[in-house]
Amino acid sequence: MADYFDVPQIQFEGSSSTNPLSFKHYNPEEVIAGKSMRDHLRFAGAYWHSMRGTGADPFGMGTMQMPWDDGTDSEANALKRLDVFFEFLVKCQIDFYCWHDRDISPERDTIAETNAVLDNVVSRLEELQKEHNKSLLWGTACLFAHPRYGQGAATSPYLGVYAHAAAQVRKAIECTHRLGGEGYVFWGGREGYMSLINTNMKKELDHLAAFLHMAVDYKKSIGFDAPFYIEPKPQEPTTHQYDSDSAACLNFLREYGLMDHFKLNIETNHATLAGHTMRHELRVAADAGALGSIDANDGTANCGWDTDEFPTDLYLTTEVMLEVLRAGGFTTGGLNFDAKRRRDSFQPVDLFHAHIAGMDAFARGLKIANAILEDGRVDAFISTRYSTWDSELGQKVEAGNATLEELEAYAASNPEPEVLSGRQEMLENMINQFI
Ligand code: XLS
Ligand code: NI
Ligand code: NI
Repeated sequence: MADYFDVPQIQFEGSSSTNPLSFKHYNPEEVIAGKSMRDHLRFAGAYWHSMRGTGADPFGMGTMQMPWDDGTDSEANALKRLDVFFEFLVKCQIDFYCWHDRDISPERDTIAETNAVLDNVVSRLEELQKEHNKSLLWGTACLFAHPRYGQGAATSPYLGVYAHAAAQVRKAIECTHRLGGEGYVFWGGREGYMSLINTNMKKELDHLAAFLHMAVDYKKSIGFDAPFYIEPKPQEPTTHQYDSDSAACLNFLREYGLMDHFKLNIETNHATLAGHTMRHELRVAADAGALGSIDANDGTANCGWDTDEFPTDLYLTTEVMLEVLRAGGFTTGGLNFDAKRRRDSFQPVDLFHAHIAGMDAFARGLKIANAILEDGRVDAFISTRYSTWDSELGQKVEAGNATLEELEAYAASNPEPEVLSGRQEMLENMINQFI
């Protein structure tokens, strides 16, 4: 393997190590609740941030040092970046990765030319995956960068644009399938509106649903049986995005008969932009049987932008892992670091520091969440809180067999119901005991 990073493979050294280039808590083979950490957490590297993120912001140019990259959109440069990325995955002990089609491979003048380069890139990825025993967590199409998609892709007012998006998605699904991808993501970065003044919302939503139905048909026709995921985000880049949060996505999927084919890919910073906690978004998805995968990052709560920071907050990772463990763990999904280093962390080695920080934070989150569940006090409190529903009448209501008259008779013939304390602060302190 080439040597683009002057970094050894990162090893678990335990919590007393002072070596910043080591894992303090992520010990891939350590077994927690019958499963290795590696299988619980299923970490993935995001190609777009790691290899294509320049650190540019609206006020200044890129800062990231990428000595391997010649800055051109040549096929040779695209292929070279793959080697760099796989060296990073191997050295950081990350088992999965995710891509956008246009980040791994450049767009050319015609669809045929673009696809030809993409095929070569995918062939090389196939080799690298085999050689280094890495897997594709999911692929996706970039339907938001090219100017043609400025007013939407599957929700564009223009049929010609819609057709381009269809061509791109068809090819991206084919490539994901070729690479044994365990999922495929739809993130509607321009699927929404800037203003309702010029928008036919009903038509756009109908078109989006038709688009996704065609994607489902295509997936079946090629025998790709991994799940599709929708990734909610309320705004940025558009003023309002149709996939605004978990609840809006689930409503859309149900309305258009797509629930059987889709799960959700939940991202922390998108949850907070939607005015929710990550935990809320995960719970809504999990309760609908639609918790698919996670884009692991964090934001600055008071800032209102999708800053995609690396997740290092132990309360956050604990809550995320509590929701994941309670939902039975990941199947096809995982923790994709859809996160970028701050533009001040511009050296190649910072890519390692950032991922190590995220991986250790999630390893701790996993251990803490598991300890809370094994301890059982929080869960016991919750079941006691709802225990009146275990009665005959409670069961009847839950089964949908009770009447208002029956409940009225029950209320009339019993003393004023006892309402107990919710004990929120006591429980919060109980959680702190484990952190
Ligand atoms: C952007 C999204 C994007 C998706 C993949 O905010 O998070 O990166 O994860 O298209
Ligand atoms: Ni994302
Ligand atoms: Ni994001």
